[in-house]
Amino acid sequence: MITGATAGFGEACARLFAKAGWRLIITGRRLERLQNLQAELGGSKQTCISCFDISDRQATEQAFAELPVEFKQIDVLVNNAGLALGLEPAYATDPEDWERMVDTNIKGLMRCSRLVLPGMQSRDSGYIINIGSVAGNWPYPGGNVYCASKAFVRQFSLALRADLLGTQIRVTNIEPGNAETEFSMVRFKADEQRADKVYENTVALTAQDIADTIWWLVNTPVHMNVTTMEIMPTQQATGPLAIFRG
Ligand code: NDP
Ligand code: 8X3
Repeated sequence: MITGATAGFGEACARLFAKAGWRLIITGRRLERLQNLQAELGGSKQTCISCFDISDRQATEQAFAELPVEFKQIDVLVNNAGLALGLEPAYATDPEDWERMVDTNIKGLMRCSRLVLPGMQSRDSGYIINIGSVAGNWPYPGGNVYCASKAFVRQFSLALRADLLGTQIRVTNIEPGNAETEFSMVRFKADEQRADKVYENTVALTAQDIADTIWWLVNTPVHMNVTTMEIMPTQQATGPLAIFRG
């Protein structure tokens, strides 16, 4: 299952796994995109559409309950659906944006994990790959709740591993840096000029880079668990701590 397969990392990942013959459940809110992707990836036998809003608990639980029987056993969950909204300082943000980031990046990811874990536990196998972010490690101005939501993903991933010690179930938190997808168009609410600036005069990561990483991870031997993986473009690095001099 790849959550958020209608764009960016999730879509690239779906293409890569389908090419290798994997059966997939692709999720997202945009049904038409899911339908087009399903058609491209070999139709409904190979690819199952599950269209729901991951921030809605009831819709998420219902979507899992309604999976066709041949897709019910989820071996790998790529917890990818997520978003940033806004880049304003905390005192100037739209409180609704904060709610949506928490409901999507934290609660959505947490619920999908909870829904697949019992099956993985009973089969003593499975892999949960969470898409965190460098933002979970390196706070930046305007990152506020987005950064905090990705810090949750990091800590949740580590704590899951603690719970799963003694099982064959693996958990990895991938923490990408600047990557060119629809992410910035979403963050800046379709302000194309502002979104383009994020990728201007630099070489960002691509969705394919992250898909290739996920592919590598699922093909590592079962005795090996990569806990966290922070991946930045070569043209990105952490900055020094800031000092204000009035
Ligand atoms: P995109 O905007 O290109 O893709 C985001 C995906 O998430 C879409 O398929 C979207 O589907 C889905 N999604 C968002 N909200 C919901 C929702 N409420 N319910 C269901 N699906 C939802 O962004 P990316 O591919 O870049 O982002 C993927 C993940 O990677 C996110 O978690 C993001 O935080 C993280 N990330 C991104 C980085 C970047 O620089 N691009 C860097 C580090 C991490 P739909 O709109 O159809 O619902
Ligand atoms: C996305 C990367 O640096 O825009 O998670 O927060 S960043």
